[in-house]
Amino acid sequence: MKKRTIVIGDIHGGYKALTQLLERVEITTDDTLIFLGDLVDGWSESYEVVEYLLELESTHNCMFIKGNHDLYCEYWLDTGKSNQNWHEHGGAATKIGYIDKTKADKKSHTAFFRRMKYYHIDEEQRLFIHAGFTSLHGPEKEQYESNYIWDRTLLEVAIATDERLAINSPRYPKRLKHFKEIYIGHTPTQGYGSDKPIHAANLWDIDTGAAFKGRLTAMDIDTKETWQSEPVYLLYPKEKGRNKI
Ligand SMILES: [Mn+2]
Repeated sequence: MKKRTIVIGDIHGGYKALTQLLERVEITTDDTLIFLGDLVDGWSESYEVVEYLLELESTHNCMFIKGNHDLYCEYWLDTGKSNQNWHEHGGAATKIGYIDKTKADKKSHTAFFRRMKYYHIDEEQRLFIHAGFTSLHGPEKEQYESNYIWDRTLLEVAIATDERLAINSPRYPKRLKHFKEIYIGHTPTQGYGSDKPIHAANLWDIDTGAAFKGRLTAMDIDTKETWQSEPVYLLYPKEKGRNKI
């Protein structure tokens, strides 16, 4: 059997969804698991998600791409300072989850967040990045590191790319041409009316809104087979996640 490469979307503290999803994928130690970032913030088990992934990486081939929420959480764990925007967008639940945790726990999680990568390009010229990049010359030439974790224009460009446009057309978006495929999270697909991954041009958005009313998604990037958890809010019936009501 061919070794699988599985991408996993934004988890946002949904530990129950993560374990349910990986059971459905039936992961093995032959698989490579690429997490597209935003492990934390939203549901109450951000701490548990990080603990689980620390354990998982000791037995499985894992790669962790950094998201904006991972950076927020790293900064708070490291400095004790938090930002209001973070607090309002899932950070409050994360802080509560760390109340009874030791300094050593916090230190090991900080180190974990710190070694997450902003992006990865594999040997088949496939890009894995949380949000996007804006340089026409590719992510290596990006002026602002924050775009790796905050950008939404790469997704918009892919969605707006006319399917009839030939790839060698001078009008074809240069940003998309650097890669065979691009895998992102960050922007929930619900905003585009779907609870499944969005495929546009050569880009796939795997963030199916687990922090809100959506599910957590995994995809085998070679076969495009996908798996999903139950809607995550049903696994946390007493919580709101990042939903306003
Ligand atoms: Mn996210």
